[in-house]
Amino acid sequence: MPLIISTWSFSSRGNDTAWPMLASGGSALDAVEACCATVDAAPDVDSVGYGGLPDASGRVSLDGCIMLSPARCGSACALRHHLHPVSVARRVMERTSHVMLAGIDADEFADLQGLPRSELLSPEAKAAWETWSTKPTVIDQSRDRLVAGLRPIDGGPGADGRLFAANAPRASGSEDRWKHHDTIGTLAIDSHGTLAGACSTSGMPYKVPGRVGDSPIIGHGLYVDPTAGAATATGAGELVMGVCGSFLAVELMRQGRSPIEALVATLERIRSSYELQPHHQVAMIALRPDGAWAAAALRPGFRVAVRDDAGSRVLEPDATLLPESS
Ligand code: SD4
Repeated sequence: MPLIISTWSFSSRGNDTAWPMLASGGSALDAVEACCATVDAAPDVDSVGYGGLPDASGRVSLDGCIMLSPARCGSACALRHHLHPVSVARRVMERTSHVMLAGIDADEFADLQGLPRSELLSPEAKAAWETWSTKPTVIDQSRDRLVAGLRPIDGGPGADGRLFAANAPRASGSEDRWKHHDTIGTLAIDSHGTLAGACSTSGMPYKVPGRVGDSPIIGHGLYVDPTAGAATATGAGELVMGVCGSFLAVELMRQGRSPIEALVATLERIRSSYELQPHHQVAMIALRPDGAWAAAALRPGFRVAVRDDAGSRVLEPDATLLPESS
């Protein structure tokens, strides 16, 4: 029965940290927190935790949340000094009567909880920002009000500021083109049948300072209801937020849809709600209380990392809605 699934291949290492806990009867809550913490700490993952790309001002901010049920959830966003937003979120859930803390006060709350401060900007991320900030065109993010992102139209570093470039060189069938902007969303079920989920991100690279995406918002980047299932999202948060993406997927499972049917219907809702640009991507994973799960994406390139009794693997999603260029 125990299982952990996480967005993107880099999350395999998080799953591998969490698996011994799940395999020895530990809780799904501890497992998802440990999974995210591993990825947060990895400097080579430039979209989560240390190594995450900064906002337009050159400062990193981190967002995250954790959830067991509607009555048991916590969130922390716009952290500038603490590496593990999910651990801050867990303390919000367990030690306050609130759900979400933001900004400088969330950092101070984390201090009071004894969580250590740390540097979030890696030398590589600083260098990437410096390159980006020398290109005057990227400062104007109004061209695409949905996404202020990274991937340049010409394939070079930071030239256009778009998250997914329509004309950039592509390694078809690979995950490669997504490597700068990916959130970890992780869902687990433990040997007692308890579901838990967590989500951790540095958000959109070079975002407008103060911008918060879907990832730390309950019902948007993550939703867990033990009576219906769990879902989490990665990609352009603004697209997920307008349809309450994770909540919608869980509600569809509550109504009897399978995990893949629920995800496809949610992504269809996104497709019909926005004028999608070629660089827009959203991917989601969903887990039902009986352990059935699925992964789906708007566009090719997404991967899901899975760990269960059968071992660790990275898989393509069960469904992809759109060809890359549409
Ligand atoms: C956000 N959803 O801040 C996150 C970013 C992300 O793949 O997942 N990128 O909008």
